[in-house]
Amino acid sequence: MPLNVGLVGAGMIGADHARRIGTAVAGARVAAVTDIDPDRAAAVAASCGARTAASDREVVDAGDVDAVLVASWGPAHAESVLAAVAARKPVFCEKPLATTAEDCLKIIEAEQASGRRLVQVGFMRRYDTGYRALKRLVDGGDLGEPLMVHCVHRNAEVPESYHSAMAVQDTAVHEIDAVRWLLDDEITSAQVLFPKRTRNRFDHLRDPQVMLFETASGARVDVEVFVNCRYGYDIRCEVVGETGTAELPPPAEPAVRSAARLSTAVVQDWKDRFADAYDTEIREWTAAAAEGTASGPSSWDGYAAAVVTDAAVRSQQTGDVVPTGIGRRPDFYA
Ligand code: NAI
Ligand code: NAD
Ligand code: ISE
Repeated sequence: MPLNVGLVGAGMIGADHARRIGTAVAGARVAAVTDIDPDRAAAVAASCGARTAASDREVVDAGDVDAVLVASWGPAHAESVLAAVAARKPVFCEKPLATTAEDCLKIIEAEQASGRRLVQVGFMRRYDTGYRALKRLVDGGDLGEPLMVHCVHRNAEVPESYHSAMAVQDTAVHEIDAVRWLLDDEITSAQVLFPKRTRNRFDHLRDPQVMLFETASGARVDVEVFVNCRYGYDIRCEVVGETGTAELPPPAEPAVRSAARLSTAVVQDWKDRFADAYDTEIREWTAAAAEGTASGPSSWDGYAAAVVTDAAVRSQQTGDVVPTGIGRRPDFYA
């Protein structure tokens, strides 16, 4: 019997995950799809042979839905995830787990009360082969003690609806999770600085931004977010240790020699850059969900990211170094 997945949110990434479950994941199928926009739900349901449902509640409560995939927009996540946990169904939630740390705590409490892990958060970089190779080097001690991490997150462009806080909440949140995971260390403070603005953006947006983080062990992390860089999707990460450094490998693209130039294409889209990572992430989620549980990035990771993004958004308003106030990780998530 395949695992029957209920999809909540049939936008860009919801549609992509539905396609993935149908084509790249063995032992799972999409059974039901809902979206506040019924036309989107109908289009995605038709593309994967599923039925539509009227609401997230209907998806969660359906007798033929074994596990729930939440890909609606961020502010809607907490309600759908809490409903799935209350129904004791495994749930994959796209980042962010919730848009406030308070809502993340509610999910942590409900999950702990259920007695087992049910929630996986969509921090897909942990499934990327380049990031995994970097983590093996850090864990193996090949670089000595990590002292600094330099990160770059550039998008070619963003729509008008993208605002300054999203540079932290939607974009740098991936680096925030990746660095916590790479260093096995919590982020204790955040600061955001604004360089000169690019003219290639809508008036309301501060772009680019520079974010500075400190970890509990004293490592320093800098993240450049530049979401209208024009030339493509560019993700970089360099770990500097006491005895060596290591950089995330660039995506494998052919080196082209033509017209007196040696060149390589720059990937344009996050969907292509992390395609393999999304496939692995969803395969591992469905495998754990078939056992009635969850693995990978947890509610605690979703909460830890939220306290850091809250601090960074406060710093955007003042320029101050803002403590994150992260507490101790419950043993449940060890
Ligand atoms: P989108 O705007 O294309 O899709 C969101 C969909 O959710 C829309 O179809 C909307 O109608 C629907 N929706 C909103 N509220 C809803 C509700 N209450 N009930 C049901 N449906 C609802 O957005 P996109 O780009 O697909 O992003 C969705 C989520 O995925 C976001 O949380 C985003 O941060 C995350 N994401 C993650 C990526 C990653 O690399 N892991 C990449 C892109 C998005
Ligand atoms: P999107 O706007 O294309 O899609 C969101 C969809 O959710 C829309 O169709 C919307 O109608 C629907 N929706 C909103 N609220 C809903 C609700 N309460 N119930 C049901 N449907 C609802 O957005 P997207 O780009 O697909 O992003 C969706 C989520 O995925 C976001 O949380 C985003 O941060 C995340 N995301 C993650 C990555 C990644 O790299 N991991 C990439 C893109 C998006
Ligand atoms: C988007 O939501 C993602 O998650 C992408 O991975 C990221 O690169 C982009 O900046 C976000 O808007």
